[in-house]
Amino acid sequence: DGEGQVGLATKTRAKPKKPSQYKVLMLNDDYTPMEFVVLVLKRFFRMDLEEATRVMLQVHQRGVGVCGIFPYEVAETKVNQVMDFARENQHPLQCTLEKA
Ligand code: TYC
Repeated sequence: DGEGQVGLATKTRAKPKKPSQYKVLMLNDDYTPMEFVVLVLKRFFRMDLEEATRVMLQVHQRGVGVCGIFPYEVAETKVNQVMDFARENQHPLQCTLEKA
């Protein structure tokens, strides 16, 4: 009979896993101008002025804020883009990844 086969098939079938998602977090600091953070959020996270201002103020007040949630490679690229752009402009702005 086929019972054993059914059990085996169930055990060995590849589960369709969702790709892991990562949060891109922006960290507060005392030196980066608010306008620069808003520019970063608009440029790299496609936010409009209102949303970028809201997220920037949340980071400023609470110390950390979520810029977006992306597949790992996209999130990593965003972090690198933000860190490079901040460094080029000599701001200490920090951005990091966290599993969603
Ligand atoms: N705290 C900064 C200031 O007062 C502004 C700021 C906001 C910096 C968000 C970083 O991720 C940040 N100029």
